[in-house]
Parts: sequence; C-alpha cells; structure tokens
Amino acid sequence: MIIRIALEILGAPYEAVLVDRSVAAQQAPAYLSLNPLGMIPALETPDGVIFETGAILLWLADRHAGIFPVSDDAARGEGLKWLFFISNSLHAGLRQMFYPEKFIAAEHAAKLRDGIAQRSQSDFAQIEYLIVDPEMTLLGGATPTILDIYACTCLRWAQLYPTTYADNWVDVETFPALRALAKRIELLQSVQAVQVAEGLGPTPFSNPIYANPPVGSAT
Ligand SMILES: N[C@@H](CCC(=O)N[C@@H](CS)C(=O)NCC(=O)O)C(=O)O
Repeated sequence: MIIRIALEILGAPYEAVLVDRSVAAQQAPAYLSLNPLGMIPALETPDGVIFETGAILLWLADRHAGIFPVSDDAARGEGLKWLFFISNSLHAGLRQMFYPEKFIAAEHAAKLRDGIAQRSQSDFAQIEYLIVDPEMTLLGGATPTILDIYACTCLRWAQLYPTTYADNWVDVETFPALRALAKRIELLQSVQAVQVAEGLGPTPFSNPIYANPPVGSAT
C-alpha cells in the first residue's frame, strides 16, 4: 500500500499486481526473480526492479519532485537520516514483532517481542518529537513527504499486528501529533483512492481495520 500511495500522490502511472501471501506467492520463483529476498513490495521500473520500501520511495521521489528534498537541496541530509531511521529501526523492529520466527527460535519469540515492543514505542516517540519540532518540515509539514506516509503506514501496522500479542502494544495515545498527522494524511485523495482499491477502510492510519480482502488487492 505505501508504494501505491506514493505513486498516487505523484500522479505517476502504474499497474498494481497482487502477490498473494495466503499462498506464499512472495516465495514463488516468479516473485523471487523480482525480489530475491521474497518480500513485498517490489516496483518494476524502466531502470529495473527496485525493492526495499525506503529505496523505492527514494527512487520515486528522485524522479518526481515534490515529496522529498532533491539531491542538491540543503534539506536532503535531514530527510535521508530520518528515512533511514524509519526503514532501519522502526520498520525493521516491526518486522521482528510481526515475524519473530524469522529472527529467533520459537521458544524465545515472546521475549524478543517484549524487547522490540519497548524499542518500537521509543521509535514512535522519536517520530512524535520530530512532528512537533517546528524546525522539522519533512514530517508533519505543509505538504506530504515520503517520511509522512512511511511513518503513518508504520502506525497502521503497529495498531493491527501482530494479532498474537497484546492489543494496543504500542500506546498510540502517547503520540497525539502522529495521530493528528495520520488523520490529515488519510484524507488525501491519493490515500483515499488506495484505501478504496485495497479495502483498507476510511481511516487506514488513525483507526485502522483489517484489509478486506486480507491478502490485498490488485485493483
Ligand atoms: N525490509 C523490507 C520489509 C518488507 C516487508 O516486511 N514486507 C512484508 C509485507 S508488508 C512481507 O513481504 N512479508 C512476507 C515475508 O516477510 O515473508 C522493506 O522495507 O520493503
């Protein structure tokens, strides 16, 4: 969904193709030939296949100005460090929450999750701090950026998953600025188009529901 939102914001033409996780299509040879890591998303471009969410967002932003500082913009470094933070820390931590079996033996999964839950809470707190920082215009600023949609998408995931851990494991009440940003971003026409296409419900970031159909949609 996140790459699709970026494409919609940019008004770039694209075709969505469903990778059906209910049958592990992301591990099938056809998909592995696109992304050998077997993870979604991947974007087929004239420059070849791009995968890793942060890389795709950056690639798109570099080719369509307006959603991230361009390479010679003085704000580029500020944007890059927080893009890498969201990708390497927040998103990576969420993956450990959602797929602990990929990181540790099953009998230790609960302990791993307990630790990562604390870490994710503090990563979201960092995002909250950036949004309220008047000097930081790339998160919660006047126009949407790839940092906004990446942070809001992480907020969505943390509110829905994992289904086998404590509900409300991230205390979203402690992030009023992030929640306000989520409410603002989800009103964008581009986000609404994606939520309709993928069955995400009207408030996919601030008050998310499970997608219907659950595996996603290629509409
Ligand atoms: N580091 C990857 C993580 C992507 C990721 O976790 N994708 C999930 C779906 S949202 C996935 O492919 N899960 C299936 C799996 O890991 O087997 C990225 O930034 O794109």
